[in-house]
Amino acid sequence: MSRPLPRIMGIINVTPDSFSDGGFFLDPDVALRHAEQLVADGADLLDVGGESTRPGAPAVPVEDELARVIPVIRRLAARGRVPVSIDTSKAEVARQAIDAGASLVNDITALQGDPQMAAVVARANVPVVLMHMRGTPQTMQRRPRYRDVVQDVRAFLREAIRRAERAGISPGRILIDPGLGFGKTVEHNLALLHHLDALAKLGKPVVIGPSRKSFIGRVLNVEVEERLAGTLACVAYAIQHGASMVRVHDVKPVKQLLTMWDALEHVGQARRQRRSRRHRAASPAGRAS
Ligand code: HH2
Repeated sequence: MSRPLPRIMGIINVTPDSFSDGGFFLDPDVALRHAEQLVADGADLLDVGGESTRPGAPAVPVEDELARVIPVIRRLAARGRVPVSIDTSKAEVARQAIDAGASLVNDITALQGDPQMAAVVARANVPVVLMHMRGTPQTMQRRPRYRDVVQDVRAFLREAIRRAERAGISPGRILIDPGLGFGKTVEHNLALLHHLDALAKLGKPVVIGPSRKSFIGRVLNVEVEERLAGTLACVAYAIQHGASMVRVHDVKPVKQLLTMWDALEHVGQARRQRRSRRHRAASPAGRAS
């Protein structure tokens, strides 16, 4: 049996300071045009965020975050082309985003950033992405250390799943994410991608967000605008090792990558089926029937 094609979560940063596209989509009309393009390019859902989480980014007051994301979410949801996700760790932003039509919460703090967040998600009965992060965006890149990064992130996510389920969030509505770039060195990020299967074994869909991140820049020695090939390599590797959803800026090339990957998977599957039919027909039991 082949796996379902991984989903593409297109990124809409309604922020002045995101690390790769800060200030591009702060105007709601521009954000909406960009969203239309991402849907045309193949996005399965759109992740709208109003607060940058790049290392050292300043915290954004709740009113400012609401003013950025709610008008965009309301108009996107009214168009109803694809589901909309809200990228926030504030319960009030999540609550108002859901009222405006968002149908998934992407929380980089795995419900730990705001004590009300779990209740908001549970009450609305929407899916939630629980992401691993060490510290906060302000502190996370200060010498991140782990005993064993894969085991430590796995244990964190297992506990986050337990917490979410205890808070009344339906087990079928939980997704997990190792949080590439969030309190990790280059080696930590590479190890997490290499051992992604260990996270997939937790039994929840795995989301992965490598898009344009600095560990790619460090491996390839390239600036942010030259990280597409590195991002595509990470996406290909991740889906081969169990990722169910990829969060990316460059939807069109990722859609092409997934379509090609799917074609290759199907050829392999069809050949295996033909071989096992031939094998059955050639065996004594097969000939007798
Ligand atoms: N990465 C970013 C933001 N949100 N959410 C999940 N689940 N996984 C991620 O890896 C992830 C995330 C950072 O990327 P971006 O939104 O492009 O940058 P910024 O936070 O500067 O807006």
